[in-house]
Amino acid sequence: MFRFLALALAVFAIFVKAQNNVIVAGATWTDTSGNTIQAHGGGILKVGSTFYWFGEDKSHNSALFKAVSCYSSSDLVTWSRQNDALSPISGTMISTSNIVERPKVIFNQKNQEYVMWFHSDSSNYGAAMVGVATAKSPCGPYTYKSSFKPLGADSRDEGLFLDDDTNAYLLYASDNNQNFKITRLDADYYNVTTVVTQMNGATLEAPGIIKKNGKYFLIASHTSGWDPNPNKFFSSSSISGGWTSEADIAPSATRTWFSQNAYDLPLGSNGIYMGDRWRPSLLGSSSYIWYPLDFSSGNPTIVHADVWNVNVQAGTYSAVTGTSYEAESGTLGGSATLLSDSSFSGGRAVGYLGHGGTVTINKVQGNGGAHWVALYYANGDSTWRNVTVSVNGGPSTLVDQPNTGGGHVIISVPVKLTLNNGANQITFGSSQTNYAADLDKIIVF
Ligand SMILES: [Ca+2]
Repeated sequence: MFRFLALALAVFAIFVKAQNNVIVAGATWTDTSGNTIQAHGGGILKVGSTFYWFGEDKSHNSALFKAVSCYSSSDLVTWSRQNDALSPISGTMISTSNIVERPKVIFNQKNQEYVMWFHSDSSNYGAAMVGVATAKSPCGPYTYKSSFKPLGADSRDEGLFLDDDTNAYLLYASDNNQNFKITRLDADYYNVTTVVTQMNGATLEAPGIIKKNGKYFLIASHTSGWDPNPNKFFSSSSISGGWTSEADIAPSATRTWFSQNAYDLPLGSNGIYMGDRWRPSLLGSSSYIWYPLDFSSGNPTIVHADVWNVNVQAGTYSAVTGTSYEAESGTLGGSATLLSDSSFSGGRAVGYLGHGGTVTINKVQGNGGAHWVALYYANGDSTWRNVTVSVNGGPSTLVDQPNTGGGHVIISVPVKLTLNNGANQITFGSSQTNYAADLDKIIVF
């Protein structure tokens, strides 16, 4: 009996792993303790076969410093929270009334030491400094050294890049966020030495560099506060200049699928774009937008995969294939109205959902278990909407629908639904008084 139970548990564990071993951008990601992952504006450090994810703990829904968290994983999907890497110290630039953002960690071979750099600021972002902290183990805890203005100039959004030759660089928005700079660090990685690249008037922030075949690819957003904008890439055969002019990494209208770059991780011959979907009104529920970064053309392009697998050993990714159902093929109820535009899949979407309007998509095939379902929608407001989702007349799940930047701009948000084996009916917009976004289609995975 015990043996049978052990075997059953093992099989169940494998099943659960198979169900969960996917990356779903925009979903609520939890750690191995079941808590929401708090690692915003983050960065990745690889030590041996272990990945460490450092980021901002925003669980208090405030921009002020709470902690730099540290998570570990062997597969980039299952994350265990470790001790906090950096904690507030009263009376310093890293007190609970200061800003500590975008922590990045690299390893210094010479000193056998981990070095963390972060955006260090006052609560009104007027100080515009970098902070440095060090530790002898990946998660630390780190010992805070100091905060300063690199070469006397502003530094706000920043990233680090460690080159193959052990030269390391600070990437940062400088001079009141107008000029973007790349500056070499000293041999200890404690300070900066010389500016190697300066892009005047570039207004870039949220930078990361990924190197492919000896070529440097700088990925960064422009400046629009917490709101998303079309993130760009620049390439150069030298980190000291000769950068190409900016180009998109995703369709510009989607504003990088409502995200801002945080870190860019190499993956075999490709990479992973790791971004944040900021929600300033509820910062701790800001979500993570990770997508494959395809380099097959020679330049980086985000692969808009709602659900995907990563194999870190092989250095590969694969997008999971789903089944599409057009909203306009569903049954409209109440004030729901068909909308026509060439930007919609099938040329049509369903509008005026919620506030009495519903659409029911019929004959949605399920397997009797949990499915990820991506809702493709447009929300032309300046604020978020939401929509109720009900399966086979059951209780409703509320799904947030961030503004898409235009009434004809489509992005997707995920929801996990349990579907019966065989045909299901999924109803959108019932029992809500507010208007939901216009629904274009759903993809069931
Ligand atoms: Ca459609």
